[in-house]
Amino acid sequence: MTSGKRVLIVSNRLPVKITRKDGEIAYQTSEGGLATGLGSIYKQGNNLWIGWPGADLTDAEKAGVTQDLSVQNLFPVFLTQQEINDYYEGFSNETLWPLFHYFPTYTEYNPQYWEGYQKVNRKFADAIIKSASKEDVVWIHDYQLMLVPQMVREAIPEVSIGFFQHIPFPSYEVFRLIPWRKELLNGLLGADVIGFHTYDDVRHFISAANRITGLNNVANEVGVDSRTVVVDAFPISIDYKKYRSLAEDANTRRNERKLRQLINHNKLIISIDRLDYSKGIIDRLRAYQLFLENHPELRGKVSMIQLVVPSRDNVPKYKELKEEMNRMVSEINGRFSTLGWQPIQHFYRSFPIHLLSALYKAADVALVTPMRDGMNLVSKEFIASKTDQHGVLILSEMAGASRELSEAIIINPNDVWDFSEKIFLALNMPEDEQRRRMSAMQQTVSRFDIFNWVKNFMDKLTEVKAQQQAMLTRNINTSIRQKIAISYYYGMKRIIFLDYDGTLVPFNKNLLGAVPDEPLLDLLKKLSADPHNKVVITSGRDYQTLDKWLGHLPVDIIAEHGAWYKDHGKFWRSRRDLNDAWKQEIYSVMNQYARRTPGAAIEEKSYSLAWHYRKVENGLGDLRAQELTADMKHLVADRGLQLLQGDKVIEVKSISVNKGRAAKRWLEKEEYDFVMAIGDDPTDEDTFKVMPEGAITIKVGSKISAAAYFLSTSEEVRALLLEMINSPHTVDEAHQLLKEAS
Ligand code: ADQ
Repeated sequence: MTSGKRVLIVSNRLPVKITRKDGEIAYQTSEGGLATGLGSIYKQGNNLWIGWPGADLTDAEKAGVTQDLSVQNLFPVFLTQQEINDYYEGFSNETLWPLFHYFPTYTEYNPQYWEGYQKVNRKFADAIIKSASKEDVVWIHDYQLMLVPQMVREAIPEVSIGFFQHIPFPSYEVFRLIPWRKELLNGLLGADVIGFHTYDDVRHFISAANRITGLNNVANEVGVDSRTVVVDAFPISIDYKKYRSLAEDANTRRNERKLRQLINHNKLIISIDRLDYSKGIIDRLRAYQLFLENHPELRGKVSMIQLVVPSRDNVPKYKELKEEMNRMVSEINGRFSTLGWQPIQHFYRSFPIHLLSALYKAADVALVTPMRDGMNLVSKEFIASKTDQHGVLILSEMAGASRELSEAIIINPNDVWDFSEKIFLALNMPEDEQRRRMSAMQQTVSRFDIFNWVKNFMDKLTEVKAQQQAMLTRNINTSIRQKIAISYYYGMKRIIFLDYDGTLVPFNKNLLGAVPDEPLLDLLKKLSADPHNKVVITSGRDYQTLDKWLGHLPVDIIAEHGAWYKDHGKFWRSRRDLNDAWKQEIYSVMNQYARRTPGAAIEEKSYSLAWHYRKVENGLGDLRAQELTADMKHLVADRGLQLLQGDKVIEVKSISVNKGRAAKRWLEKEEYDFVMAIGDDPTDEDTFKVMPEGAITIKVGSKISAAAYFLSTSEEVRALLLEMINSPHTVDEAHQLLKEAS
C-alpha cells in the first residue's frame, strides 16, 4: 500500500505496444485518443496505468519489461496464452462483444470462457489491490473488466471507483440472455460512477439492474446497500486540436493532392474501419452498388476508397466477413469498372495517421455506417479534419455519435435503398449547406473533446464520493447508535412513532401476508412495557387489520394515515370531519385500470382508496400507475382529495389526512423528552416534518428524506429498537457508553 491520493487507470491493454527488433524488446507508445486523453492523468506523479502489455514474453523478459514500464508509470498484468484464449478471445470477443452489439446469434456461451474471464478479472483486481489505498481513485475501462469494480470494492471498501464502458450496453431483453448476467451486473455495481457513451446505454443498464438484481433507482442513481451508484452518459471524443493541426500540415496537403490525382479528381467517398461485423461493411457496399445501379450518370465520376484495418481474421466469423467483403468489392469493380475508372479502391491494412488525415481532408463524403457502435471516433476525426468545412458525413443512427452529430445525414444502415439515395444527396449537397452543417458539428466536437471527457468523468467521480461521504454521516453507525441509547436512557418520558410495512416488517407481495411475527410482537411488547414509553404505530393500513394484528398490544395506533386512531385500552375513533361520498367515482376509475392490469388490486378503507401494483409485472405497474395518476388528477383536485405515491401503491384520500397531522395529536397533548419516528414511505415524511427539534427521525431504505438518519432494512430497525430496550440500566453503564461514543 502506498499513501497519498493517486489515480490508477486500468484497461485490458496498456497504451504501449511491445515489439521485438533483432531479438531486442522495443516499445511503441499508442497514439490513440484514449491514451492521449488519459496521458494527462497517468503520467503525473505516482499515478499508474495497469494493463496487459499485449506480448507473449519469457519469464526473464517479464522482469525487464516491468522495470522499463515502471519508468513510464505503467504496470503490466501478464497473461498466459490460455488466459488470452478464454478471457480475451473467448468471453470478451465471442460472448460480450457480439451480444452487446446486438448479434445474439453470433454469441458463444461457453463456461470455460466464463471461468477464464473470472480468473483474469481477479488477476487485474489483485494488481489494483496491491498498489491502491483507500484514498485513491481507480478508473476501470471497458467490457473486458466488468467484474473488477466489485472485486476491488470488497478489498478496499472506501476507495473511489469509476467504470467506463466503450461499447454499447444492450437492452435488458438482450442482456438477460447471458447466463452470467447477474454476476456481471454485480461486478459493475462495485463502482461509484458507471459511464456509458449515450443516454440509451444508461437507460438499458438501469433497467437491467432493476429487473435482474431488483435494485431500485431514483433517476440515474441506483442504491446498492448504503452506497449510491451514479450511472451517467459521458460521450467520448477525440483530440480535436491534433486532428486540426494534422490537417493543416504541409505533408498532409501534399498527400491530399496526390490522392486527388490518383482518383482523377473524381468526387471521393471514403470509409474507414476495423474489420468487424458491427461496422456494417457489407450493407455499405450494397448501398454503394445500388447507388451505381440507380445513377449511371455518376459512374466514372465518383471513387470510393475503403480502408479496413485487419482484425481477428483467423476467427471463423471474421474470416467469413472478410471473404464476403472481398467478393463484393470484386463484384462491384468487375461489374462497373471501365478502362480508366475503378469504383472502389480497397485497402486491407492500417494506415499511418498523416495518410488518414489526408484522406479525411480530401473526401467529399464519409460513410460511417455501423450496424451498432458505442460511439465511433472516425466520424469525429473526419469532422475535425475538415478545415475548409467542405464535405458531408453520412452517419448511422446506430452509432453513439449520431446523438451528438445531428447535422450529419443520418441513415438506418439496414435501409439500403434509402442509404443509396442519401449518397446521391450528399454528393449533390450545395456548398453553403455543407459548410453550415460542418460548422455546427465542428463546434460540438471542439467543445466536447477528449480532455473535456476525462475532466467530466473525473469531476463526477469526485462529486459522487463527496456526496456518499455526506450521506455516510447520516447512516446509523456505532457511535450514532450509542448516542441514541444514551438519550433513550436519560429520557423520562419517551414517545416512539413506528410505521409498519417496510419499517417493522419487510414488504410482502401479498397485502395480507405481512402479519407480525413472534419476535416482532415480543419486541413491541417489551418496548411498550416500559412505563416511560409510549409507542404509536403509524400506518396507512385499514384499522380492522391493524386491530387484529396489533390491537392486543399496549400500543397506540394511527390507521389509514390518521383517518382512524386509537389510544391503548380505548375504542377506535375516526375523524369527524371526513366524508366518503367521493369513493364510488374514484373506485370506478381505479377499477378500469385494475381490470386491464393483471396483479393489480384495489384496497378500500373507510376514508381512502389504494391501488396496489406490487404484484404487477415490473415496469408495467409503474406505467399504469402513471396513467391512472394522470387520469385522476382533476377528479382528485376538484374534490379536496390528494393522491399519494407510496411504495408500489397510489392512494387517494382527503387532503387533510396525513400521518404528520395525526402524530401532532400526541405531541400536543403531552411533553416528551425523547421523541423518535421511524418510517420508510413517502407518507412518513409528513411525520418527520412535524417532529420537534432534537427528535430522532430515521428513514428506512431510500436516502432522499427529511429524516436525520438512515437505516437500510426492517431488520436493522428491529436491531436498533432491541438495543434501546437493552440500553444501560445503571448510570455508570450510561457514562461508560457516553465515553465510548465521544
Ligand atoms: P473501435 O471499435 O475501435 O472503438 P472507433 O471509435 O471508430 O472504433 O475507433 C477506431 C479508431 O481506429 C479511430 O481512431 C480510427 O482513426 C482508427 N482506424 C480505423 N481504421 C484505420 C486504418 N485503416 N488505419 C489506421 N487507423 C484506423 C471502441 C468502440 C467505439 C468507441 C471507441 C472509443 O467500439 O464505439 O467509439 O471504443 O470509446
